[in-house]
Amino acid sequence: QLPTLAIVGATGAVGTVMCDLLSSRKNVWGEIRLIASERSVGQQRLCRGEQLTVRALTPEVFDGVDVAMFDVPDEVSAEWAPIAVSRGAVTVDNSGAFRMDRDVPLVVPEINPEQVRNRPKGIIANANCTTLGMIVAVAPLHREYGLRELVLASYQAVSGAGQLGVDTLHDQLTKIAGDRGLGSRSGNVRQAVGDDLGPFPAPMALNVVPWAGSLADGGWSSEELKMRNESRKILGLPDLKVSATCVRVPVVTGHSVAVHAVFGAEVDAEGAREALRNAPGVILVDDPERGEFPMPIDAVGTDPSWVGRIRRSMDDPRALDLFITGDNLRKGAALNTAQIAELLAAEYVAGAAR
Ligand code: 2RA
Repeated sequence: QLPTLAIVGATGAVGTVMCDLLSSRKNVWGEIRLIASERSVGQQRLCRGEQLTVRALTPEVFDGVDVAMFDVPDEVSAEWAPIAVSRGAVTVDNSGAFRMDRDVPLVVPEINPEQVRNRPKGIIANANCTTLGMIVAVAPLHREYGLRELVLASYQAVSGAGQLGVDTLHDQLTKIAGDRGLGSRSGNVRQAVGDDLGPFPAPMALNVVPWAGSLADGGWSSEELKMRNESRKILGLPDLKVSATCVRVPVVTGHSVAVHAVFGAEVDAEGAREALRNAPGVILVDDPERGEFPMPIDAVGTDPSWVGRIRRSMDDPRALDLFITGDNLRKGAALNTAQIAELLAAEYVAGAAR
């Protein structure tokens, strides 16, 4: 018998990608239950080729569930993940509620799959999308050269802020389409876009906004702290130096990160390329002469982290500069969650066979 899966937040931006993804991955699940907030209850959704009716979030809906995936806001996960566990479901949570909890592993299957078993609370956390796409490509370089420091700048797509983020960018682009005077004087774009900024602190159209998340101590954003803390936890390097600047750009899907990585050993660009060519979850796209770089317009809808622009620092023989792009809704969220859940499904099947 195959394990029963629940997807909580099944109708949101990530939940929708999850349903698509489950149709194309190896089928390791028995029953699948779709669960969402009141306004989606009763809707029909296609998942793994089946029309399923969306169910309400109640304690009873988890009865008989073996694995629950949560793609909901932090406060919903904080309340409901322990309820799912108390009903017998191992829970994979994609919110920020448990990521830094000592008793909750933060798992990236290409890097630390063994941590899945280390789950005293019955909860496994999925990293933030900005960290995930980046860390899959940095980990093989760490294994090769021994990482000491990361200096990061992100270029984050609006879908990281959910469907409202996507709708906001498209609405703004529609409003300003064809106005060739825009952007030449400050203030013009703000006026043309109007007051509806959606989840962003400034217009996204024709702009870049050096802000994602909420304000934390010292002027850092919560998103920047996530990149630091999660990188340390996933790589098992509690003293890793990390300095990040998170920036939102007018891209619909595909988070990118410019990385300056300092290592313990001397590096060379070809050696780094070789390590990345052989790494799981990574695709090397590094041929500037032919105009081949990692870019969101190509990476969207794909599974791997796209890596390129690999250069050895001109001032430090132990440092590399590179550019990484990945689909923030796939590896950044749904895919990594699905991969963790599949490790749990394999455990379940092995247990049932014993
Ligand atoms: C963002 N990383 O891009 C966040 C979403 N989890 O806004």
